[in-house]
Amino acid sequence: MTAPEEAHTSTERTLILVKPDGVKRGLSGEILRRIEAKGYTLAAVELRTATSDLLAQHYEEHVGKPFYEPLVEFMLSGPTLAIVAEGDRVIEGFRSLAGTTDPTSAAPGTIRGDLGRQWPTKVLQNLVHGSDSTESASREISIWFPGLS
Ligand code: IDP
Ligand code: MG
Repeated sequence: MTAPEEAHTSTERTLILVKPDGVKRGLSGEILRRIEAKGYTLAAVELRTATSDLLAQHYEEHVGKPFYEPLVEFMLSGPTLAIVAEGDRVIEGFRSLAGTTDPTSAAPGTIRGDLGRQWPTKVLQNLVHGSDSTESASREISIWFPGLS
């Protein structure tokens, strides 16, 4: 039988990306530090160069939006650090660490709020991606790390 305290926990995995702006600015270590400092564990970390095909799968929900093409161009502009992090409610927890999408208005204390700002481009260069639901997390982890068990 599940102990009452265990009923409230749910160990999850999430896909986190340090986008090309974060890798170029040398913020990979600082972002990994924040993930680990929060108490999440790393299940996979790999520096990857995305492809258009991989990004079309990853950003499936955004295909056709006005920012889609510039987003893909940005994501192809340099290597991305792909991370799978694990822990209790890590999906929600990392979204909270990351802050809201627009780095200019993201709260201080968050990755985007502390380290990001809007650049004069068509796409929000906001340092990180984090899965937004259990369904997205399993879909995105299988796209970036097909061999991960
Ligand atoms: P999220 O990364 O906070 O989940 P999404 O709405 O899923 O935000 O958008 C994916 C990414 O597309 C964002 O992180 C950002 O880089 C970019 N993006 C989203 N909305 C806009 C926009 O209105 N203009 C330009 N870029 C955007
Ligand atoms: Mg999203």
